[in-house]
Amino acid sequence: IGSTVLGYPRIGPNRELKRALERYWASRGSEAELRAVARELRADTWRSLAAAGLDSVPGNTFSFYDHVLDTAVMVDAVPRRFTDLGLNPLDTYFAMARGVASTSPLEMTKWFDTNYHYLVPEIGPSTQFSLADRTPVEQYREAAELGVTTRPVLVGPLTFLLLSKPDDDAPASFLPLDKLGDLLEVYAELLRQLRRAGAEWVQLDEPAFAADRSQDELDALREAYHALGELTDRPNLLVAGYFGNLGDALPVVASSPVEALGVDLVAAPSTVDTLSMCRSLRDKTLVAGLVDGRNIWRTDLDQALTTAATLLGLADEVAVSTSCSLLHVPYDVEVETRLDPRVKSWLAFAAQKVHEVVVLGRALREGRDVVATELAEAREAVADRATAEGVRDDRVHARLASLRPEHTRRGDYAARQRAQQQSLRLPPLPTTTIGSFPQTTDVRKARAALRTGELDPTTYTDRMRSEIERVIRLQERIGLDVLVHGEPERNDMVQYFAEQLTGFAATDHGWVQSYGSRCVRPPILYGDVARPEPITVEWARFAQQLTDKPVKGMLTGPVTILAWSFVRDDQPMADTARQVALAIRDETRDLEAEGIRVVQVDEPALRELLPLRSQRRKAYLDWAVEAFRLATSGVADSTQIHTHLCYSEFGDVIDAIVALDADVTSIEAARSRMEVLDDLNAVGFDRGVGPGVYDIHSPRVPDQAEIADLLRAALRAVPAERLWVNPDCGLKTRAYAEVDAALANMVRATATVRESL
Ligand code: THG
Ligand code: ZN
Repeated sequence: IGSTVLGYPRIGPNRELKRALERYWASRGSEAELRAVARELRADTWRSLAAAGLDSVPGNTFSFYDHVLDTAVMVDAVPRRFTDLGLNPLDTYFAMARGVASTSPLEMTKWFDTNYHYLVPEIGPSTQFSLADRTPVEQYREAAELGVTTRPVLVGPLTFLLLSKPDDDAPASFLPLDKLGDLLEVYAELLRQLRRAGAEWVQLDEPAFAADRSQDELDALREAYHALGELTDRPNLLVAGYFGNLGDALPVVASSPVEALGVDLVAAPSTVDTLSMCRSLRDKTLVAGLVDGRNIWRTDLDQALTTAATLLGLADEVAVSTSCSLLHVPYDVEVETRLDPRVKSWLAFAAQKVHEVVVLGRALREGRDVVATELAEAREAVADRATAEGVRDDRVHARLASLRPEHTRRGDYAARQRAQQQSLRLPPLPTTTIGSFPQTTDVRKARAALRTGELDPTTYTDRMRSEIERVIRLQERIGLDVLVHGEPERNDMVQYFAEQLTGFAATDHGWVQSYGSRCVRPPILYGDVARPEPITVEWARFAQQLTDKPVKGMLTGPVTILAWSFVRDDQPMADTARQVALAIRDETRDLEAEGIRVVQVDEPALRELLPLRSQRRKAYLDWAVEAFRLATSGVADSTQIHTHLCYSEFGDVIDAIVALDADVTSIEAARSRMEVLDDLNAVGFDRGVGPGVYDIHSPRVPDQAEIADLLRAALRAVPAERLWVNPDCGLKTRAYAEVDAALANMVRATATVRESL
């Protein structure tokens, strides 16, 4: 295998795929045009990876939407409700991803502890697997025709089933893993076909084993790779586990008849110790994930080589790779012309990481001398970052050192409740929204024009103010109780704050796929964090003076700011979180001083960063909760603190939600029919709660009766004094027509339910 990477970005260096997809969905482009863009992106990727000098180029890393969805379609796990639509294959695929008017899509959820989202396959006893789609074979051939030999990458059969959920018809005892035998037959057929097409290697990704797994699951792993390994007509198999330590799964894979094992030595450096006790690797290739696939710092090549050296005797071959797919980092740092050159010199995006892998591979095989220049450059960059000005701010450290327990505690809840009711005088079942309103083309254009200098700051402010006024009037007309300013000035709820805090750098082109055509540009947190001046206060103040209703100040919490940034790897996350928390704490107090009586601090990523291994969870939740409380406990009893959680199942962090000590928590619930309320009751949660009453991820406008039903369902779990009414999430990705109608129905439904109280 030599030098390789486990996967590569696919959205296009200039988000070509995003544009092509959105054109196709809007019926402004044909399927042929979309496929042509995709083909070109694949060709560019293969050619550039081969030209960069990788010994083994990953294949099948492209996807029109998501690689787990691709796998479901490939094995024919397409639920009836989609085949019944009678659409062509591509539109059936997109219906599974996005839904259509009559049919809801597959559920979307986080890919392990990353900010990438996959679609959850639905598997039942009646799912009949078959090789329904040969994309990996076709793309192997497509690359071969361009002269590039690829190593097709597949979601491993175990990870596929472990990420799936039982379909609605499955009996309670059914587990998707029950279908492993059937699924393996399809994988066997696929491997045969790949071999016949000429593939020498295939990569099977099994990151599910970086999480805690039962003995049954480990047995299934053994069974699967014995079965696949014993096939005679197959390519060599590389089984890759990443995002953490493979634990007990490592010896299972190592002793199975596959040719290579890929491990993540960045997320789990201790894997080296486990490996050295593993005698069964002797005749295998060990693919050492030495270059971080999830963060953007240049690799300490000396250190990576030292690690590699300790592995040399353990396996037949030690190959060099990334820790995981490069899907999670942007394409190329070279195009960032506005980045501080010093910060830039510390960074490696996907293209640079490919180069690092190649350099490491050569150093291992041919000796360090042949790449002495590259090693020296890397050494310099790493040393420069460690001592650079702007990384350490003594005032920040002094402030952290002065923190006392009372900085994370608010007053007694009963007293807070009284003070807040007196200040806010809200009706039962208060209605509100999560914060963002649709981002119109005009708003986006104004932001872009400000950036390029086409629009002067005063005109920009006027435009934003008129948008805010429009949003306030809209909410007043609809009759909402707690208003928001709508966030027209924000590009993204993390990027916006990062741009105004010290210690962060922003990129112009550093896009990373979040789901489907949606991308984010994670800021780069490289130094100590401080807030030079108030960030949101002027917008909130402007909105509040327009209306007598309370306007909610909107902030992003410290955990989410960290989760959606590239964070420093030179200090514990807990320390970085505390720094960000202090900046948010200052902002909450400044909002309060300007007459804002409700402040929402969103933590949608609270669940996302939860460690995959249960043993590490408590330590994480302790610092995460502490950071939130540090951010929110500086205000008076009468100031109502809200938080918002979404994008995850919250069962695993339910105690932490209680510990956040927020006055009101809005939480995604519409699609799960309010189940989260029972979970919250079970742990004695006794604060305000706003279970989302409609799903904003779909263009569908919920009718009044349906919302009223959900509210009545919620009232069975939560008394009226504690229940809030709100959508599931922010409205920024929706259109005004939908939002207007949906919120009006929400307010009307609330009015009817209030009458029956
Ligand atoms: N911000 C960040 N990460 C996130 C979310 C976010 N992860 C989880 C969830 N929200 C993902 N959802 C989205 C929804 C919409 C978009 C991105 C992620 C989106 N992006 C614009 C696009 O792709 O056109 C670009 C936004 C921009 O201009 O910066 O619409 O909210 N960090
Ligand atoms: Zn949300």
